[in-house]
Amino acid sequence: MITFFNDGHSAHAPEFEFFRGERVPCFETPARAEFVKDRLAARGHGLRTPHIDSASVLARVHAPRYLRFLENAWFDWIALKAGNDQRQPFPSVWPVRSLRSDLEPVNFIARLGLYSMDNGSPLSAGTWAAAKAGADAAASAAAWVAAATGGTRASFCCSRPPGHHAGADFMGGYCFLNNAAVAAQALRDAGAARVAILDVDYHHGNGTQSIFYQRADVLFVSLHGDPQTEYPFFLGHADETGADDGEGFNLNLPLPAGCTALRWFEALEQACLRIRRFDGDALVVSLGLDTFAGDPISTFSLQSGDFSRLGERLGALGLPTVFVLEGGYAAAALGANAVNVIESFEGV
Ligand code: OKP
Ligand code: ZN
Repeated sequence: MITFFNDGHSAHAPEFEFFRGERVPCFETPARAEFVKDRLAARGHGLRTPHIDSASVLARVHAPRYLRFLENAWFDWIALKAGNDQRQPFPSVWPVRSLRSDLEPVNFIARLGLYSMDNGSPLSAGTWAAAKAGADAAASAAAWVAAATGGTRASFCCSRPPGHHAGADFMGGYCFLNNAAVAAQALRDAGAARVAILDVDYHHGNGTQSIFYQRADVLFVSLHGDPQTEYPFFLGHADETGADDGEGFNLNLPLPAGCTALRWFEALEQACLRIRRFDGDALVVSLGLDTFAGDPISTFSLQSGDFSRLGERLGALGLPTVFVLEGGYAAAALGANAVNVIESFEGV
């Protein structure tokens, strides 16, 4: 399978985040993408450099004022105070409920709060560059699949930071630009009338869901840890089925924390049945691998061999498919787990 690798990923390298009352090293590290790259190379899979500028499709999935903010955020931060280039900004106030989010404040930390869902998405000097290059990789992976003449093609967007928590106008959960949404919208723009998105990351893809919630042309299906106990907590429940034209085109399959691989594969089967019934022209897989038993921030128990089973099941859908890397924080196992999915998808 052709991999579009975001070579610019390492420009995003914040040092720490807050976790359970402590300041800890970031879980979402540059090493993650390098482990996947090394495993792809070891297994003889070629890497391609992304060749598409995602600017126009980004403008279709994200709000202009959010894109402007993100592109300038580091510059604005370091302009505030000498030494800020050695510090990470974090939001401290958010426009919840009765507060206004239509106005953009002047204050930088206030703007950071306006455009964030949590304080868990640290910025660094190269965040915009890395995230934009990742969106370019997603658009390139979609273009490759869309250009297929005979048979079904698949591609892998191997990039970080991940994207599925990023909404139209906010960052969150280590995510800044929604790569899966970019891939789905790019497939639509290239002529696919209907696109299904399957999100298998441990965490609910709240950003992707919300971007397509009112649309019937993009189906969103997700299996994930129950938001009653798991991040992102405020979206991902089973009763979220879509709205307006999109009613019936959103399917959440929340699973109890700590559930077995058997239960997970039962939910995958339900997801696949819904995708088959949707009968779309293409599939985007938000490939989070934090369902792995060894993941440090998640509670499911898939083994490396289970990722081969996942790939095989997705291959049986017979759809042109774009895989987009999302989470997975057992970094040393990430390469083998990701490559197991994509190889099994192709019947290797
Ligand atoms: C991103 B992805 C808060 C720690 C928890 C949320 C997890 C984000 C997961 N500082 N962070 O879906 O793998
Ligand atoms: Zn995740």
